[in-house]
Amino acid sequence: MTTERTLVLVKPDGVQRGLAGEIIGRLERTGLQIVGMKLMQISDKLASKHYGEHEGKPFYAGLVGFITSSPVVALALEGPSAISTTRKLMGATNPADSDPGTIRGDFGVDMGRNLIHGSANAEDAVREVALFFDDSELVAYDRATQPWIVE
Ligand code: DAT
Ligand code: MG
Repeated sequence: MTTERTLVLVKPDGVQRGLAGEIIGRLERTGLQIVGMKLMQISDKLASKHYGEHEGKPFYAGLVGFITSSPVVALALEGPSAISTTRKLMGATNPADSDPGTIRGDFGVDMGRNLIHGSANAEDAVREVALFFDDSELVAYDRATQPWIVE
């Protein structure tokens, strides 16, 4: 278990449907620590950087159109195995394949409206956190509960 940071986006469908609190709550309750959080409108430029790996794919235009269509909540979460823990709670990319109990499985039915982004691996996480947050927006702080969360 190594301490990691990961980038989470509550996508426009999650914010529009009033599910931001529910989604953030599920992540927060694991014990992962919120070290950055903001409501923001993603620009075309930021979207193309964030989704650069998908450029040229048939769903790319729809993906960028969707993520820029309305505000998102961006979070930087920190903790042991933050990347894989977040991905597990998210569920499979296609909500139709996501298990019950996961965010996508419980709240989604369509691949193009899958509610949440989470960094896929350590390299992406470092890049994506830096893409969405300035250093000054990432807050280091102690939690009194920390010894009850991590041994
Ligand atoms: P994930 O969001 O689980 O990391 P990804 O990085 O492969 O998945 O893709 C990014 C987003 O693009 C995904 O959340 C939904 C969309 N997407 C991926 N594959 C798709 C496909 N085959 N058809 C339509 N949309 C797709
Ligand atoms: Mg991905």
